[in-house]
Amino acid sequence: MKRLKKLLGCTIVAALTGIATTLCVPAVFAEEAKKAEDWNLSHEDLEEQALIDVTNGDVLGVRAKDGAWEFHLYTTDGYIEMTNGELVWVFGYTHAKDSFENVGEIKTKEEAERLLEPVKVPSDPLHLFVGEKARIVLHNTGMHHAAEHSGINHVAHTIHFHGLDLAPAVDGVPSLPVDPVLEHKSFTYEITPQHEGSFMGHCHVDSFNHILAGMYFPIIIHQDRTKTAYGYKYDRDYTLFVSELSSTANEQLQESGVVHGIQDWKADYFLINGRTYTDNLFHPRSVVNDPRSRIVAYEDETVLIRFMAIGADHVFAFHPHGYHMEVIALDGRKLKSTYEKDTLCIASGERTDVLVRIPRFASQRKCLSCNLGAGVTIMHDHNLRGMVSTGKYPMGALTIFDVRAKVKAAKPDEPLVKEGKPYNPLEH
Ligand SMILES: [Cu+2]
Repeated sequence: MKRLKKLLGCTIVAALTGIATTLCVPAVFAEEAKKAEDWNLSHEDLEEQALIDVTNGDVLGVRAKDGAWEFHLYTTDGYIEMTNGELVWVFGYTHAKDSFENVGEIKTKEEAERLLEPVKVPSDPLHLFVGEKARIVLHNTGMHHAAEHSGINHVAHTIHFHGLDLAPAVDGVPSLPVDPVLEHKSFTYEITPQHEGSFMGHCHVDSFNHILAGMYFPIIIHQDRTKTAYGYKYDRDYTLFVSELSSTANEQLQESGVVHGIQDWKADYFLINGRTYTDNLFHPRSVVNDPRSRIVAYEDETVLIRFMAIGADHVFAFHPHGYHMEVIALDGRKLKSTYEKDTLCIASGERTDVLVRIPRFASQRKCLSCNLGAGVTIMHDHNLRGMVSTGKYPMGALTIFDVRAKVKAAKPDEPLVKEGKPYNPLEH
């Protein structure tokens, strides 16, 4: 009976059993309220787990009292390390350590170092949800590593939400109609996403210099808390943000604020998620040792890859060895019919979402061109310019599929262990 009451509710059960509703209400109400409390608790836990699942454990926005997602992005500068040991000065967006919380206005290098994550290129993704309001607060902290008299000091920034079809007031084109965010000022962009999909944010002030210096990041809009994209189910997802970087141009911005001979701007780094591949397979800054960029999957799984690109003129042409990719969406819109590609061109500003179905035998096969080990196949830029950074090949936009057999105890992101020792399939 208790179970039946839970299923049908007090009133109906009372009517069915002939017991006066007024007699049973208070006690059952209390019991139901207690149960509702338990349900709420576990619902919250479930919701939290679902969020972690769909965002891969990325840093989430902060839930404000009104339910809106809040993100505090801080613009700053710093250095990123490349696989050849070069430290390249960049500027971009970052956030508080381990969160998107508000840590107030930041004015000094000391405050930036103490309170903020070091700048990354691209910066961390924003995960948003259809129909759920988001407030993105942009704080301009100024430059902390540029030369004292460089023209890059004190510049303004914005966020342009590329692909989100917003009203100009919140779309980050400077002074059309909202002024850009000056040094030590902030501005709040309030948006409610209407469409799920893959998008990007970038600065729109002095776009050539600010974007190419590092001011960009992925925006991923989820339909709900399930592992689906455009209605397609997937098991694992990766966002590969590919870009060009010129350390020479950045150095000139840092020193003087002007890129000399901008028409001759030339990338010397071709990046996947801010990293290059290099022939030292164990280099910690290599694409293949970045959990966001090394495509780990298990047999029979479906992997969603969100490609996004930004650059001056290079068109990336991604070619996975051993797989075809099913293109399901372009520029954040579901295709009416999908198509398959084994070489996928992607130019600056574009986003292409693909599904890769991992066949049962994939953990056994070796890529004969790279011979890196069972289950490992490469995916590289087939516009081979993108495989050469600072004059070195193969140093550029290359990652790997690292496919493993399904075993009982397999935990997707744990390091592989063989005979009690950590095991890297690339070693074999
Ligand atoms: Cu800017």
